[in-house]
Amino acid sequence: VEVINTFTHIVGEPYVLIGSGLEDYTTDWRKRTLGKALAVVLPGNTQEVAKVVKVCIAHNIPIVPQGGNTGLVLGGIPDNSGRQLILSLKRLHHIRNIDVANACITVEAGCTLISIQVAAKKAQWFFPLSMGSEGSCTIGGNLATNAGGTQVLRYGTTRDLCLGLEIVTPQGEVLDDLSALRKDNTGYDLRHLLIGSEGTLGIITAASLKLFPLPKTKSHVWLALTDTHLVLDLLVIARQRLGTYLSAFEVMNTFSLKLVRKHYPEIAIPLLSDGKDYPWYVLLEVSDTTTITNLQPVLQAFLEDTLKDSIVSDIAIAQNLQQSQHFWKIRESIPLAQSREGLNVKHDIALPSAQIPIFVTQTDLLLSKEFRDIRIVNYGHWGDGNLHYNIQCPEGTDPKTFLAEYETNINQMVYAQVAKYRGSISAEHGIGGLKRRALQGYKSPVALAMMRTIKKALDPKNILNPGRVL
Ligand code: FAD
Ligand code: 2HG
Ligand code: ZN
Repeated sequence: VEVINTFTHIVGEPYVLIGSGLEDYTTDWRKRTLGKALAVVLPGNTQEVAKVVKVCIAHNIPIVPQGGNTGLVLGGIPDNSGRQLILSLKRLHHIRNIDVANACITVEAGCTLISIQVAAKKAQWFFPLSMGSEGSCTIGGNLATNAGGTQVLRYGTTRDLCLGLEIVTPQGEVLDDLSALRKDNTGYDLRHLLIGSEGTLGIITAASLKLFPLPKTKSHVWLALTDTHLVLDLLVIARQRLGTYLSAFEVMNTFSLKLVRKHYPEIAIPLLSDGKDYPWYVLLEVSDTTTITNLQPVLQAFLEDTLKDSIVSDIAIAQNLQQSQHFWKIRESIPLAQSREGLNVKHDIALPSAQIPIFVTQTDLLLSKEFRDIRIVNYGHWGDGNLHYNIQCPEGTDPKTFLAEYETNINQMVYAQVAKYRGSISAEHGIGGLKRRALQGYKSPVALAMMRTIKKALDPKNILNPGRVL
C-alpha cells in the first residue's frame, strides 16, 4: 500500500490503477494469456517515468513497459505473480516537433502510429511505417520491437526510420539522445541497442524519426498465381523492372483469404469465387513521389509481360483510391479473421527469398503428414522474406485442446525447417515471453552470451521486463 501511495504521489491518483477491471492491460491481444499486475501506472511525462523507475528499483519491483498492447509474443503483459508493475506510456502522446528543414519528426513514445502518420501528412511529409495495428500500437512499442509492416521493402524496418531516442535507463536516469543527425559516429550506437530490445534495456520515452516525401502517385494490383516458384519469379522481376517504384509485395495463400471471406463476408475478394480460385495471391503496390512519372507505362508493360510469360494467371487493378484501400483491407483482415476462427499457432519467420518455395512445399508436406487436416494460413511480407506461417487446428477440433497437445511439436518442426534454410524464428514481432525458450535453441550460443552480458551490465538488478527475450 505504501508503495502504491508513492506512485500516486508521482503521477496523480487517476493514473494508478489497481484491483479488478485491468484486463485491457493484463491480457495479450491474442487472448492466450491473462497476467496479474501489482498495478498499472501511467506517468504523464519523462520525469515521472524516471521517478517511477527509481521507486521500483528501491522496492525491487519488476517493470513491464507497455504501449498499445498489440504485441503478439507476450512481451508487454505481466506474469501472473501479481508482483510486476505495468508502466504504460499511453499518456506520453504528444508530437513534440516537426522539423521540416531536417526532415524529422520528434514524438513521444505513447503516440499511436496512426497519429504520427497523420501529423506528418498534415505537414506534407510521409512517415512510412505502416501495419494493421497502426490505430492502436504506439511508436514506443514499434521501436521496442523493431516492427516491420508493409513498407519495409522500400523504407526499411523501424530501426531504419529512427534518428534518435530519449530513454529512461534501468537506473532511472534520463538519456536525451534525440537527434536530427544522419551521421554520428561518436562511439557505440546506443539507439540501435535499445531498438528491438523489447523493454529489457530501457524505457523509450520519445524518438526522433525520419520523414520522407509524400508519395503522389500510387497503384495497387491484385494478382493470382498457381505456384510458389512463380511468386518468387514475380518478386524477382518486380524488383528488377519496377525498381524504386515498388513499395509493397504482400503474399497470401487461398486459405487465408477464405478465412477472411468466412468471417467478413461483406469484404469482396477479387479473383476468388466459388469454383474458381488460385493457390496464391499477391498484393503489389507501386508509388512515386511526383505526378510527372513513368509509373503507369512501366507498370502496364510489367503486367502484360508477366501475363504473357504465364507467371501470373489473372490480374485485378484498383481503379481508384477506394479500391486500393479495399485491397489493403482484405490483407489486413487476415490476422483478425484468424482470431475469429479461434486460437492458433503463429510463426513469424524470415527466410532468404530464394528458399521460400522449397521451404513452403516441404514444410506444408511435413505438417500435413504429421497432423491430419491441419489448416495452414500462410501470408506475409514476402517482399522482405517474411512469412506469417500460421496454423489453425483441423476444422471441428477444439483449438485449446489442439494447441495444448500439439503446439510444441508444430513449433519444433517449423523452426527446424527455418534453421535448415538459415532463416529467423522472429522476423518482426520479437521474442517476448513466447519465443524465449525457442531462442535458446536457434540463436548462436556466442550471440546469446553477448546478449546476457549486455543485459547484466545495463540492468544488473533485472528490473526491466525480466523473463522476456533472455
Ligand atoms: P506493446 O504490445 O505494448 O509492447 C510490445 C513490446 O514492446 C513489449 O515487450 C513491451 O514491453 C515493449 N514496449 C512497449 N512500449 C515500450 C517503450 N515505450 N519502451 C520500452 N519498451 C516498450 N508487427 C509488425 O512488426 N508488423 C506488422 O505488420 C504487424 N501487424 C500487426 C497486426 C495486428 C492486427 C496486430 C494485433 C499486431 C501486429 N503487429 C505487427 C504486432 C504489434 O502491433 C507490433 O509489435 C507493435 O510494434 C507493438 O506496439 P505496441 O505499442 O502495441 O507495443
Ligand atoms: C501482419 O502482417 C501482422 O498482418 C500479423 O504481422 C501477423 O498475426 C500474424 O501472424
Ligand atoms: Zn506482419
